[in-house]
Amino acid sequence: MPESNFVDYVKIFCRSGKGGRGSAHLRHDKYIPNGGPDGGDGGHGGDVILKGNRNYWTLLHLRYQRHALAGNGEPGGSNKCFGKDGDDIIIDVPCGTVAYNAVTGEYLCDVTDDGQRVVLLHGGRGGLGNWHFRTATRQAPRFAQPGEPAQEMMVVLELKLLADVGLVGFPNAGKSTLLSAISAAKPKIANYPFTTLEPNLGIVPYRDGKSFIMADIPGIIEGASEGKGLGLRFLRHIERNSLLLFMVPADTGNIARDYEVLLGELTRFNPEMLDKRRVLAITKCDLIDEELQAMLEENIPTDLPHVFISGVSGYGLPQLKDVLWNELNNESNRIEADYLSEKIVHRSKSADEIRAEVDTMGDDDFEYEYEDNADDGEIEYEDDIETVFDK
Ligand SMILES: Nc1nc2c(ncn2[C@@H]2O[C@H](COP(=O)(O)OP(=O)(O)OP(=O)(O)O)[C@@H](O)[C@H]2O)c(=O)[nH]1
Ligand SMILES: [Mg+2]
Repeated sequence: MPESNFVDYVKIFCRSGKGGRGSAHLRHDKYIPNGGPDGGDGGHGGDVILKGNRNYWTLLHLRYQRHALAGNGEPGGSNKCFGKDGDDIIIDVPCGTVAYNAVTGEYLCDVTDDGQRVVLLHGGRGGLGNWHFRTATRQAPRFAQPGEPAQEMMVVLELKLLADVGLVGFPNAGKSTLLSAISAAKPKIANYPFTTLEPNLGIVPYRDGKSFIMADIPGIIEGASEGKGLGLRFLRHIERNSLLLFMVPADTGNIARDYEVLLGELTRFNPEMLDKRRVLAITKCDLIDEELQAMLEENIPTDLPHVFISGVSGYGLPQLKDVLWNELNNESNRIEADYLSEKIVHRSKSADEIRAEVDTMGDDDFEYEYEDNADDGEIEYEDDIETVFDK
């Protein structure tokens, strides 16, 4: 993939903080020789937290910052002092980010709302100090609990954009032209396939100050599910949309067949894509006359609403917006859309799948620090412990 600012896939190394150990201190002050245990508890290790932030649109800021390391809890002290808790690390991500375990492919969480916080890895609990272990028969416990170890994980963050309408079509179908015609977005438009290499979002104004969001993604071609063209990688950006707008140019030989091919590729990507509402737009209608349009009309799939449009002349665009708005807000669809958005299931990936994915993203070339925290499990005594209670 060429370097670009649209980063929708990163792999980062996360580690929570380990818990601080409890103190095994025994008190001995002037005139209080056998003061007894007074070791405090260790601090809690910091958590690794994902937080939705609507000011971010991509994962670019994480591309060069690949380690998310939370602070360790500090050990407890004498005089029942608690250790300081480790600092949490908060990873800001754009709304719509999904996290997977990069080794097993297991689905971890989905961050969709601004300000939503998900704890990815919990910090270790701090150990209890010896103060907790005093009993009538064991008045000088020379041990304390160690802190819990840290957790670490390689995490893949994937962005699945949040939009209302997703555009689906072959390259050169006029997707970007439509987006530029009905929104303020300025995607690149040219007369060659794969002009669009990364998704564009546009806000489409509708009547009375209402609006909806449209996502233009790179074109897909027959065989995309086998990796042809840009593959199906970008389809995940329309996975969440409740409405798909299929776009087929009027000058193609067979509109129904093109639609079937597009639908087939979507199904191979994720069968649940078929549950979404669909609208068909026949584009570039400025190239055909009314007679031809009437002829084409006979051969159009009947299972979904269709509109004849032209992004260049503006023909049919108000009608298209009406149809899209109705489909988005129609009472029965609304319920269905809510149900769908709740139902969106992010399936875990298999270990092979995620490995292949990480390899193709060419994103695996960073070293990560590894710090063994096993040694912290041993019980440690305070230095001055021998001098006390030595009868
Ligand atoms: N005559 C006419 N030409 C159009 C219309 N819409 C798009 N085109 C032309 O078709 C070509 C491709 O348009 P794009 O909008 O870049 O197509 P796209 O679907 O975004 O293509 P990719 O980004 O490559 O997938 C451009 O040369 C446009 O000028 C239309 O309504 N009428
Ligand atoms: Mg385009």
